[in-house]
Amino acid sequence: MTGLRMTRRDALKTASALAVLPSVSGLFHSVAAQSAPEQWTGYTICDHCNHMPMCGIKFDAVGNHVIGIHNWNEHRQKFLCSKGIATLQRLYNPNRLLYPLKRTNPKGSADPGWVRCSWDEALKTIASKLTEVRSKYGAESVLFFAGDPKEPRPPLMRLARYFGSPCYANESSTACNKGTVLSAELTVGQECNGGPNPKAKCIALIGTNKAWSAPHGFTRGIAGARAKGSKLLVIDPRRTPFAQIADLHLQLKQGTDAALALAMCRIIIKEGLTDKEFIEKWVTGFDAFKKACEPWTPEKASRVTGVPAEDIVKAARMWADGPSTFALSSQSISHSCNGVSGNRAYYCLAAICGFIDRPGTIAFNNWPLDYVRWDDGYTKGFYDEEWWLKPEQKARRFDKKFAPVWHETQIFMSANNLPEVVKEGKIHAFVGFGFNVMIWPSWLEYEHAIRKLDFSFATDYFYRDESHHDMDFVLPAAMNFERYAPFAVHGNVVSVRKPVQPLGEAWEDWKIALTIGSMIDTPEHFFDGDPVKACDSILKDWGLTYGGCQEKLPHPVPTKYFPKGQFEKYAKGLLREDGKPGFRTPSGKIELDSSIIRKHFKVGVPQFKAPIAPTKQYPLKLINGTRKPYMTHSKTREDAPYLFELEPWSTVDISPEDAKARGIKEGDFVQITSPHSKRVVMARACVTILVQKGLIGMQYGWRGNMETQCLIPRNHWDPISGYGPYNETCVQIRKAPEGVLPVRHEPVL
Ligand SMILES: Nc1nc2c(c(=O)[nH]1)N[C@H]1C(S)=C(S)[C@@H](COP(=O)(O)OP(=O)(O)OC[C@H]3O[C@@H](n4cnc5c(=O)[nH]c(N)nc54)[C@H](O)[C@@H]3O)O[C@H]1N2
Ligand SMILES: Nc1nc2c(c(=O)[nH]1)N[C@H]1C(S)=C(S)[C@@H](COP(=O)(O)OP(=O)(O)OC[C@H]3O[C@@H](n4cnc5c(=O)[nH]c(N)nc54)[C@H](O)[C@@H]3O)O[C@H]1N2
Ligand SMILES: [Mo]
Repeated sequence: MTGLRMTRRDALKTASALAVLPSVSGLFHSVAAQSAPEQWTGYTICDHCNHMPMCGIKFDAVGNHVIGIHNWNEHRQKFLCSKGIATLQRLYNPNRLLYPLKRTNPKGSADPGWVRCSWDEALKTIASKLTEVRSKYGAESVLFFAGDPKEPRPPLMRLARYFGSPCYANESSTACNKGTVLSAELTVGQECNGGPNPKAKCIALIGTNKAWSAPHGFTRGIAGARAKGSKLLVIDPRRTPFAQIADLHLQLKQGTDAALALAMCRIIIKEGLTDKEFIEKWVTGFDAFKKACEPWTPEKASRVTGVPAEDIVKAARMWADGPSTFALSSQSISHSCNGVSGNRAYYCLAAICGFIDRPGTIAFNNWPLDYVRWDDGYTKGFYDEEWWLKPEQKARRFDKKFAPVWHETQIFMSANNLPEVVKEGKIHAFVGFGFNVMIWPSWLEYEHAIRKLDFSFATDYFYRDESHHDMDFVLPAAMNFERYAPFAVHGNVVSVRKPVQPLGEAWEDWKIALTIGSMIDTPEHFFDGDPVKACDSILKDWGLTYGGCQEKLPHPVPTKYFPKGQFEKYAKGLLREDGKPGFRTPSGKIELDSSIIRKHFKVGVPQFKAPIAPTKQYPLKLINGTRKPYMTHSKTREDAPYLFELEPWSTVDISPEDAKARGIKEGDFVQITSPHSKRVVMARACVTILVQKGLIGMQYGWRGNMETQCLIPRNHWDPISGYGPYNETCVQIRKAPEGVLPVRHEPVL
């Protein structure tokens, strides 16, 4: 698909599809035709999945009205998927939040009594309430939180910094890819991963289904690498699209990665396939690691993982005959109670073969030392890294007891114990930019915690009852077509936007955060509230300006800030801040036996811990979170009816055997229960060999009685990352009685 045009008929269709939703009458935009004579071309960046790929969108506008969208062909990520195309419907969704909302009834009321208020009133109240809470309980009693949206994060982190609160958390510190990044940091010193690489003899896809979660570039890349002779190894409990074309698919049981990887390492060590010179020079803890592998014979690993022993041997040899690389899951292995150990075992697999930062292996980014990923703030200077790392700031955070390794190593706080710390009186206010409370397992406990706070507000595109019900204010965020910040970075090129004006009174998140910052601190720290000035403060060190880049549109602009790519950076002193050769670990070497984990948990080598076992009453393992190509988390349902049409109900993947045993047929409505909740979750059965017997797969993010997080317990956290066991729950499933249908929305109270 190359583009989408929205006609008046489509808009009316959208409006009628949305009529069933609860709405706050009079507060939302109505689809009114705006006429303007001039047609022009605009450029923006897609924000409809998790904000990370930053795909380019070229659009046609008449006056201030976007009328069509296309692939932006000059952009590094030019292909739009179904979600990208649906952004136009989302932009003109009649349920969009377009004005600031203020509550008029006490928290806990069934009806919050939302009324429209002015920006002036909202911002003045927010600034005064936040400073009041700060003077009463200290700045750290305000938790700043960004959900999945990455784009608002740099100024939000700056806001927390100058407000004086080290309590800044986000989706990455809750559940997403920082669990894998942490595993890499503890082992090889910093983020390190791979992907489709034609120089690799073997490409392993481990716990990731990128054919659906990163459709265009990745899939093309795999096809290209295979055409050049790379072998494909897939390690996944499900028979994903890539597993179907793989040279070898290890269909392990959920949560058994540590056993599988340790067994592969044992074979490689026994068969003398390691890179001895590399280990000698760059690796520490090899003897302890070898001992940890020793019990993991292929037969024992086979009993634990369910993978045939001969396949484990075959995979180990295929991997060792490198150079080999892997695309290690951003989050799925982290969603078990032994996640970091599982991830680390794969990093050890790469390390003992020397498959690190060489052509055809997993590699470190080629970034200047002061660059951090753009969603973490672009540069250490922009969010003032020194301040966050000070022991006195770390000491004010409340995740030390809950996740000590995380606390020691990470700048973002873990907020997974929010209900407990609110109960202990440590947090009194909450600031949520793009906040979805259903991110958490058993999220009602978090909702109740937020209800108890002295003050809270959120910014969002839509009013979301489950997340916003007990907030004091909800502020309308401008969408991707309507904002300047942030700019995109791909490799060494920068692309900026040419947007339309926001609808109604929406403001872009950067403007909201920077304006609040200007009110509670010196305006100079916050660029007088101006997102473009804030971007320029970063771009000036890269030899660019926002306006200068706009003049070059549609071409992205190269910057000399990013150095030319190099391999074996560890040997050249390019990784460590002190300029010495080696890795960014405490020892300067790759730590198979992690000194930081050992300090807190006594044992520093990756260990196997048995996943939660099914019982007679709850015999099926639920992988709760598998991505679908046309869904993103809790979004892309009512937000964009075009996507809703593709899948109007939550689905559950179930194997033909398990379905037959329960009399379940394709398309039946079914009920799912877990020992952790009285709630009965509904979905539509999809009978498929995508899942093996004993496993079911579902998405999270549906509302009403299709919401699955209630099935997941708030215990069994991975002690190293503090992440929740989203993939660890055991459930029962049965056919729903005739006439019992799923409900799309339920009141929060
Ligand atoms: N069971 C289970 N739970 C999981 C996972 C799983 O696999 N299984 N995965 C975890 C992972 S990896 C992730 S990333 C999280 C998802 O993280 P969530 O934060 O739950 O993500 P969304 O559902 O996308 O919610 C984002 C909210 O932000 C709003 N929003 C979107 N863009 C913007 C913006 O630019 N500005 C503002 N102000 N608002 C915006 C949206 O309207 C929506 O209300 O869930 C985690 N939880
Ligand atoms: N369309 C779409 N794209 C998205 C998103 C979306 O919601 N929709 N979300 C975005 C975000 S925030 C993220 S984090 C990424 C996630 O991207 P992916 O990681 O590709 O997402 P999943 O579909 O969860 O795929 C994870 C795979 O891990 C497997 N798995 C589960 N448990 C285990 C285990 O214990 N061991 C192993 N080896 N494998 C396991 C599952 O079977 C599944 O096939 O996708 C991003 N892209
Ligand atoms: Mo994620």
